[in-house]
Amino acid sequence: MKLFSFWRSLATYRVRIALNLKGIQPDEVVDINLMKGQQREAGFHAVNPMMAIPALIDGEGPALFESLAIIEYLDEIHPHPRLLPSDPRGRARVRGLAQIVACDSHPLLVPRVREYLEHQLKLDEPTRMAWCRHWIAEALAALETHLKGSETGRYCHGDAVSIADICLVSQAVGAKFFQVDTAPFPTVNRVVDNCQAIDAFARAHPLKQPGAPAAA
Ligand SMILES: N[C@@H](CCC(=O)N[C@@H](CS)C(=O)NCC(=O)O)C(=O)O
Repeated sequence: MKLFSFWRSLATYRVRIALNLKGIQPDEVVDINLMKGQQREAGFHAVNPMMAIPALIDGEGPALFESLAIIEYLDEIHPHPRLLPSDPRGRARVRGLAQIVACDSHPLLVPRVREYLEHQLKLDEPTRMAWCRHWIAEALAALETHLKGSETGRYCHGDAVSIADICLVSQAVGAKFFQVDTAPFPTVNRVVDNCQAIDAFARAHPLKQPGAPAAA
């Protein structure tokens, strides 16, 4: 198994958490340095035409792509522990929470979007930061409202870790990277703290990966 990764990538962080929870160690981790634009090099374009990480080659390939699709694949081939509830409503809720992060918020912050804001739309640094912080906080506000409900337990959905928790933690770490105050989101913070206490989450943290600085 080969994982295409970069320490700072929040989408790869999500896959790393899932791999750790499942006790899967990739045979090879290939660094795609997003700060050097290596995602746009021909070699990687052939792996993932979207020029984004993560990508995962399991066996013969071709590469799997999109963090949520990869995590669900891992959940299907290594069912323990299950990362989705057994009931359809529960699965829909968990997938919905996960998609608020992975589909509605995080895509607005990725390098290709920030570079477009800078080079094509000529937005200055404070304006670009305001953009990122706005979309992070919007998602956190929606997540906080959802998580205040009775279906939330120790984790996003009851007391079992799910794909929603994986995404929530990546959102919280992204908030920290972009200096978004999470104090208005106490339920989010409580669930994130519970997750971060789990070794599989802690080991996957971006700042614990090779090449990461001491602080971001
Ligand atoms: N929706 C994708 C997002 C993938 C993505 O955009 N990854 C970022 C890093 S977190 C990336 O590689 N971006 C490259 C770029 O924007 O140029 C997923 O969840 O896997």
